[in-house]
Amino acid sequence: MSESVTRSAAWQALESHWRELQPLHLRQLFAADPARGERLALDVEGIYLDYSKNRVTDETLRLLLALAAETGLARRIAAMFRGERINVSENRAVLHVALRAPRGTSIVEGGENVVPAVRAVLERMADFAERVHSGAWTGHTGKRIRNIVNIGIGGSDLGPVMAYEALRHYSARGMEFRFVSNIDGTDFAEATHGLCADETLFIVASKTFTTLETMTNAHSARAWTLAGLGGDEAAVAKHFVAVSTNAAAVAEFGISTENMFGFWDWVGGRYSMTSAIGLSTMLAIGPANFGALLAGFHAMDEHFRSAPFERNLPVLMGLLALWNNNFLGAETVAVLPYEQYLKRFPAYLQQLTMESNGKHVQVDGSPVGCQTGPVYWGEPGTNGQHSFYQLIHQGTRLIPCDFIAFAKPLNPLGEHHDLLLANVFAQGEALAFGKTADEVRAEGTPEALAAHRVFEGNRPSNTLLLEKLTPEMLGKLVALYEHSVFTQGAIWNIDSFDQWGVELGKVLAQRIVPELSGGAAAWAHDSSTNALIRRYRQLKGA
Ligand code: G6Q
Repeated sequence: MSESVTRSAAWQALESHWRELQPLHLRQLFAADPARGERLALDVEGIYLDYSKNRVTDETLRLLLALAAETGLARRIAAMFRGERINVSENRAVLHVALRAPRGTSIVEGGENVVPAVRAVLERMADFAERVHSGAWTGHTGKRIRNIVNIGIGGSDLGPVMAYEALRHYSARGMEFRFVSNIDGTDFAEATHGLCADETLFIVASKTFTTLETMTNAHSARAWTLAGLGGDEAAVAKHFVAVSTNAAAVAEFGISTENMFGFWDWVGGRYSMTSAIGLSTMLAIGPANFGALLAGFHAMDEHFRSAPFERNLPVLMGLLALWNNNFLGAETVAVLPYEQYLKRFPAYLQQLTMESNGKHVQVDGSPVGCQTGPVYWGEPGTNGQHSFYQLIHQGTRLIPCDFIAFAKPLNPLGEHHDLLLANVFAQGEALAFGKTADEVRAEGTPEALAAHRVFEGNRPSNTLLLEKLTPEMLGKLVALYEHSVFTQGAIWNIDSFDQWGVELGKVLAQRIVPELSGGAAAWAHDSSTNALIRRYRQLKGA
C-alpha cells in the first residue's frame, strides 16, 4: 500500500511553511516586493499567467516544485507520452496527446505508432466536411445538409458544445449546429424544433455506442428522420454518421461503417474533443481551423512535456491549484472567462477536472489521505459580478478564481471591450487588496455600516491574459487545463483517467426502469425510493 503524499517530506515542509505564511496579507506581500506583479508571471505560448495574487512567496514555489520532484511528476509525464498504461484501473494507455501529434511524429501504443492512424481519420473527417460544405454530400431527397445535430453525452458532448460556442465566430454561418445530450425528451424536441429532416444530418457520437442517453436519442432521431422522409429506411445512410470505437454496434444501428469515424480506447471521453468526437467542430469551423486547434493543443503538449517545471505553465497552475486546495483549504475554484464565446468553458472544465480528480483512493487502492479535486464552477464575466461574486468578495469561504481575458475582441463595439477588461482587472484587484475599515471610514461611511462595507481581501486569483480567441488559442487553453489536472492527479497519486463514480447510478437506473410502468414493481428498494416510485406511478396514472 502506498503512503499518502501527505507523509512526504516536501508536503510536511509545505505545511509548516503555510503556518508561517498564513498571517501575511497579500497587501504585505505586494508592499514588500514592488516588482511582485511582474515577477510572479509566466508568458508561454501566447498565454500570460499572472499568479502574483496568490498567497505564495518564492519559498512556496520552491517547496511546491520540490513536492513535484519528490512525487515523481516528471516520470509520470514521460510515462503518459510513452504510452504506458497509466490508467491503471482500466488498464489503458492515456494518449490524447497523440490525437494532435503532427504527421511524421511517432507515439507508440502496444508496439505500434498510432500517429498515422490518427492522421488517417482526420483526413477522412476533412474529406467528409468538405463534401458536406460543397454540397457533394446531400440528404436522401438530394437537398444540401444545412443542419448538424450532434447526439452524445459527457465527453461526447461537452467538448463539442464548448468548442462550437467558443469558435462560433469562425463557424459556417449558413449552417445550424445543435447538440442533444440529455435523456429528457425536451432536449431532443427543442434541438430538432423547426428543422427539416431532409436537410438535417445527425452525428451519433459515442465511444462505446451503448450509452443509454445517446442510444435513446439516436433511436428517436432515426424515427424523427424516417417520419420526415416518408419512412424509407435507405434515408438513414444519408442522414446519420457515427463517431465511435464500436464498429459492430454502429453497423447494428444501421449506419454503414463507411460513415463511421473511429477512435481508440486510449482516448478518454473527457479528453476526446480532438479525436473524431470533434467532427461537429470540424464541420462548423472547417478543416483548416480544426488543424489550427490541434496545433494549439500540440504546442501546449510539447511545452508540458519538455519545459523545466519552474517555467512550465500547466505544472505551475496545477501546483497553485493544489496549494490553494490542500494548504489554504479552498474547496472550490471559480472559472470566470471574460469572453462571451467561452460561456460553456466552465461546464467543460467541470467534467475535465471533477471527473478526472474526484477520487478517494490512490492508484493502488489505498486511501489518498488528503482532499483531491475541488469543485469547479463559473459563468462568464461580467454577469457573475451581479450575482454570486458577492460571496467570493465578502462571504466566509475562500474561493480562488481563474480569470480569463483576451486583449483583442472578436466583435469590437465602441467602448465595450475596455469596459469588459476594466472589470476583470478590477475584480482581481478587489479580491486581493480589499478595502480596510479605515478606508471605509475615510469615505465617510457611518460607523454602524462600516463593517458591512469592509472587504478583507487576501483572496487568491490567477489572471490569464491572451491576445485573441482563435482556434489555436483555444487548443492551448484547453491543453493547459488538461495538463494542470494531470499534474494534480500525479501528485496525489490517483487515477485521473477512470470514472467508476458514474457507474452505480447507471446500474440502479436500469433496475428501476421496468418498475415504472407495466407489472408490479419489486418494491425492493429503501422506503424512500419505494415511496417515490409509487407516487410517480400514481401521478402518471400507470
Ligand atoms: C468521460 C466519461 C463519460 C463519457 C460519456 C459518454 O470521460 O467517460 O463522460 O464520455 O459517458 O460515453 P460514450 O461516448 O461511450 O457514449
